[in-house]
Amino acid sequence: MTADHVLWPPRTAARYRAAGHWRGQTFGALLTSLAAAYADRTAVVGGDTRWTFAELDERAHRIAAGLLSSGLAPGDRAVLQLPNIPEFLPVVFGMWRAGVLPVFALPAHRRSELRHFAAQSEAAAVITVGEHERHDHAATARAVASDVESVRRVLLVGSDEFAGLAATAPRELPDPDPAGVAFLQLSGGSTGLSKLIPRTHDDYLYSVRESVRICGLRPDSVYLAALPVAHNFPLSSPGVLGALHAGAATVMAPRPDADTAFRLIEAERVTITGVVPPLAAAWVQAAARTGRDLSSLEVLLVGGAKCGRELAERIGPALGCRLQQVFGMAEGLVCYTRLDDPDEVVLGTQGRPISPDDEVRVVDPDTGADVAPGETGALLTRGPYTIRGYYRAAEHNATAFTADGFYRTGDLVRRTPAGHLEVVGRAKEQINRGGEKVAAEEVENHLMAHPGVLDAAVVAVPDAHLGERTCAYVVPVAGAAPTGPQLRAFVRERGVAAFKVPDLVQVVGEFPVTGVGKTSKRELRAALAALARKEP
Ligand code: OOB
Repeated sequence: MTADHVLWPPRTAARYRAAGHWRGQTFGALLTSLAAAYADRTAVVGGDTRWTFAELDERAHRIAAGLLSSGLAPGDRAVLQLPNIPEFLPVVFGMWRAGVLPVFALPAHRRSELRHFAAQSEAAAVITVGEHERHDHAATARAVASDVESVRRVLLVGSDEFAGLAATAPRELPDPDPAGVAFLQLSGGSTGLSKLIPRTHDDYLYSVRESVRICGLRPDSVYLAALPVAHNFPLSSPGVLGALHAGAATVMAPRPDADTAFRLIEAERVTITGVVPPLAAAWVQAAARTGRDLSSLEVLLVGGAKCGRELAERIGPALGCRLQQVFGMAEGLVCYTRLDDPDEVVLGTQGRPISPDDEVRVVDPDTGADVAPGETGALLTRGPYTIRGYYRAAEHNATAFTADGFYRTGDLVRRTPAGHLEVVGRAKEQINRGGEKVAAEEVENHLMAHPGVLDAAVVAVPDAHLGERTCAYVVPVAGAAPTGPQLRAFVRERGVAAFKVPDLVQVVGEFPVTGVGKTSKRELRAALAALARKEP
């Protein structure tokens, strides 16, 4: 344990090593061995770019050297915000080789979120692109640099300056500690802002290696990165890292819509990809009228949010592939249905954990006692690739983890006799907007910064397309009358990802109070949610 990270107790770590889960390999060393084994095979494709494993390896070496000569040092953190472009891979592996820890932001994140990631990690740099999808990322990155004192550099992939950095002569660098933290992922958040998730080379590579096996990736597989690659699902379940690990090619999709994805599936003979349920539904619909040849597609992973039975049943017939459900979290635990599971399991559950050493408990949320087999309860987990604590968050860790190191996922699940998990709900104050996670409290805080808002409660409302959308209930201060459009614009202008701007705003005179007249925010939200369900 250090002040920043809570890692596994030494005896537990020794057990994971002895079991062969943790192998003492870093990401940089992995790429070196992949480049030796698959030198001339295609590693990544995107736009007009097509790099072999040898080219990717060479670029990552140069970027590592370039980052270190540009003033970054091993152990530094850098907020990384890149869209799905081939450069993502050499930049990330370059950072890993240099020992610079990426903080994986999503392209949708804006100033207030990036500022928080940079401040929380005391990042030395922000690495992003100039403009992308009509957003000036360079300007946002510079604003973050002016907000956060630790940020010394803004590096723009695609700029002349970056091309110069990426042309630095490669040099021999010391391999970082494989048991050390390699990068920081973001939590979906429930209490306020996203927490940073420290993942080590050892633990993450174990989950990647096993995902490759479970998802059947081979050197002749082709993985389509449809979702934003910095997210844990397309990054490692099995994702672009799984594809690389298998010696397979990755195709970077600039956008996940059916037209773009189907064009790439046909052109590159894509065999496997992963999507969130609303996207799966859109692809199923589009498949009926597409002229594209999707016959190469073997496996569609669906996860990030619950894939309902009806949708699950339509995927195989519509897309001519096998459905694989995945229930994972950036904090660690990943469950998959297996490719040879019976249909009943594939269509009706979210799978079972990757590892025999993933420990799963289903408990009564109030008492913490294990529920009877087959009953619904809160999911707790610990294991060889599940964190023991968020980065620099001692106070939050005290409640997010049990004393003996189980992570409280906030998910409500049921475990079948065979050990498959069915996700049935959520106990955390989070809205799952088609796989994009919105922390109620974060949005409430933005709303409450408005001078006309006295109180705010953000709840999920069921939505046919996204599964859930956000509804903000707002009580105005006396004499003020903020409107829905004004409040939505206000939240957007505070610099947050578009998916966090409330879909619906209801201005109400007061929040309903509970029977005893006590204002419990928790009960308030439940009452509002019930109200919202009744209203169309
Ligand atoms: C993935 O990771 P995160 O960190 O964005 O979100 C994790 C949360 C889970 O705790 C759960 O609430 C929800 O997302 N979730 C699902 C689900 N997959 C994730 N809820 C119901 N059914 C599913 N299949 O979302 C993530 C990370 C790795 C692989 C896949 C997804």
